[in-house]
Parts: sequence; structure tokens; C-alpha cells
Amino acid sequence: SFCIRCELHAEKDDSYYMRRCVEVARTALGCTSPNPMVGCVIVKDGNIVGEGFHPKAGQPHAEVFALKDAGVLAGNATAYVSLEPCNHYGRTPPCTEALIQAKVKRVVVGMVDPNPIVASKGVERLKEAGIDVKVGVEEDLCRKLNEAYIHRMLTRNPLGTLRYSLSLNGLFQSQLGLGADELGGYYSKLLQEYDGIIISGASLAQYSTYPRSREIGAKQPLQIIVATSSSFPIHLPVPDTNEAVVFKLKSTVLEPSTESNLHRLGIEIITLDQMELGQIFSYCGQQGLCSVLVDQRGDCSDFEEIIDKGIEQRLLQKMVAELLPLWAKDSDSDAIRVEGLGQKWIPLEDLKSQASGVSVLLEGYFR
Ligand code: AOF
Ligand code: ZN
Repeated sequence: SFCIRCELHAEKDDSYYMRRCVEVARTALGCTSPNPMVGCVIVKDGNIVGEGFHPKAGQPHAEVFALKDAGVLAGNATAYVSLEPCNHYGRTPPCTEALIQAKVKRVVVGMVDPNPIVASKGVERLKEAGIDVKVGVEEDLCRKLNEAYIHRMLTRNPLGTLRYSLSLNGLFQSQLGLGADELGGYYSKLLQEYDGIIISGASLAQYSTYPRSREIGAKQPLQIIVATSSSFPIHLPVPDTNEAVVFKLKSTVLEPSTESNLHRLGIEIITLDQMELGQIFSYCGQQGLCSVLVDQRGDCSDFEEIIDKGIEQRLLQKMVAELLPLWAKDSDSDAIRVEGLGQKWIPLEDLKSQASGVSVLLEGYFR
């Protein structure tokens, strides 16, 4: 969202309306996968006469809602769309035809659709019909909006984000113990953005609940539970949803009560010879998940190897860290400092920092 003052004083140019498209698109945050979030604004004589967004896969596209909202005023108007209008019959008819029929004069597109069945064909079709088309307005913003959708389109895998918390003297939350997370209050909002969340069986055994977004009306991410322990039977809290899946090693034993709870809820248990993020990610991609949060909360000792490999294999693209306003007293932190020396470093790019409650949040991309 933008500063009200700036918006009031902003020049109402193509960028302005495209930013509005992105804002409108975000109404459906977390709800559109495997489809992208798309916003559309119809402008006539300097006034917004119609707005729409794509609410959910299977439902009409943004352009259809915006054109309906504008009615006859769409004739000779300019349509702004954050993603190239589609030119194919999918679950819904092509948006290019809807725009042509509504007789819009000009179409401004944020970015070309990376979906190979669209990829510039939408733009070509509009131009063919004599419509003035401009592509690439606020493109970075539009790309950021759909970074997960774009990533899955190009790789078939979901965009992977690693999340963790650190004390100010550099200890992981797994070393800090329970109750040290979520101080900044951002976690619930973060969950809302993701299609899936990967959690370790060991950390679930510690917590009595599953991570759920508390945002009103939030679509909850698929709970992807990874159980790797071979040393003792794993007990999991009873899931409060059947939107979950368990990946376990052949050698991992689930407690009988846990196993019967999972069966009762119809939750799939997938057994793997080796626990690799690659296998979990390809399952997620096939299920239409565009984004997955790998959550390092609590005890993730059973998780570290998988994560290290995931970063190495470029399955994890992004990280979100919460710097907690805590100083761990009886820490073994010398060991960590020494261990850190002389190691290989992976640089992070496009870093952003932000205060959240009493914490500092850091976001960056592995390159
Ligand atoms: C648009 N406007 O609002 C969206 C688009 O199965 P369908 O019919 O919903 O088609 C899905 C594809 O359409 C999706 O992969 C993407 O290429 C495009 N999404 N296009 O013009 C929209 N959501
Ligand atoms: Zn469409």
C-alpha cells in the first residue's frame, strides 16, 4: 500500500494505474494458485470506471470482472492489466476476446505471461485487432507480485522460502527453545502468503499445535510434515485439518495413535527412501502449489541436512529471518563462531529489512 498523501498528489499516469492493478490483485493473496494474482483497472477520461481481480483458479479472470464493472464505459477506454491477457481457452475463455468485444482502445500490460500457452500471444492478438498495446509498465512490481507463479511456470517447482529466527547474539531458535518465536507478530501474515508449509516432525512433537494463520479469512497453507527420525516412534499432534501430507523415511515409525489419526482424516503418508527437498518440491509442484515455506521453528535438528542441500540445489530461493530482541545467556555460541570461519558463503541479494513489532525482519534471495 502507498502513502495516502503521495497517492493523492501522484500524477495519474500509466504507472499509477498499474500500481492500482497490483493492489487490487493482492486482494486474492494466497488464494489463486496454481494461477497468478491478476488485477485489472479500466480508465476513461482520467477516471477509473471498472476494477477487477482474479479471485481463484476456475473462476473468471481479472479482465472479465473489470469489464463487467465498467459496463458500456469500457468502449474507447484504456484497460490496465498486471499480467498479459490470456488468449487461450482454459477453464475460462480468452480475455483478449473479451477486451476486443468491449471495444477498449488501449491496453497497458505489466508483464508478459510466462505461461508457454500464452507467452506474448495475448499481446499479438490485441495488436492484430487494432488495439494500442504497451507492455512492461511497473514490470518489477508485477514480477514481484507473482514471483511464485513465475518460478513454478519456469521450473515446475514451487518457490521455496526458508524461515527462521535468530537471537541478537546469533543463535537459531532451535538453540533458544520454545516460545522464542513470533515476537514480531509477522508470522501469521507470512503464512497467508504461502500455498504450503514444510514443518519438521521433531518440532511438531514439541509444539502441541500446527502453524495456522490467524488472519481473518486467510486460506491456510497445506501442512507438509517431514518425519525423518529413526530413533523413536514419532508422535504428532492431531491435525485440525485434512489439508496435510506426511513425508516419512522408510525407517521412521509413527506412533499408532498418530497413524490412526492421520488415516481417519484421510491424510496421505508418503514413504521415501531418502528425504530430499527435491522430491517434496516436485510433489508440491504437481499439486499446483506455487510457493512453499520451509519453517525452521523449534527443534529442527532432523531438518538441517535437508535444508543445507536444498540451498545447494537451488531449491530454496528466498529466506525470511526474524532477528529477535533476545540475548541467549548460557550459549555455546563460541562453537558456532568457530564453526562459521572458513566456510563457504552464499551471498544474498535484493535484501530488505523491516521492523515488525519488537523484531527486525530480513528478507533476501539466495543467488
Ligand atoms: C489473464 N487474467 O486474471 C489470469 C490469467 O485455467 P484458466 O482458464 O484460469 O487459465 C489459467 C492461466 O491463465 C494461467 O496459467 C495464466 O497463464 C493465465 N492467467 N490470465 O488474462 C487473469 N489469472
Ligand atoms: Zn484471461
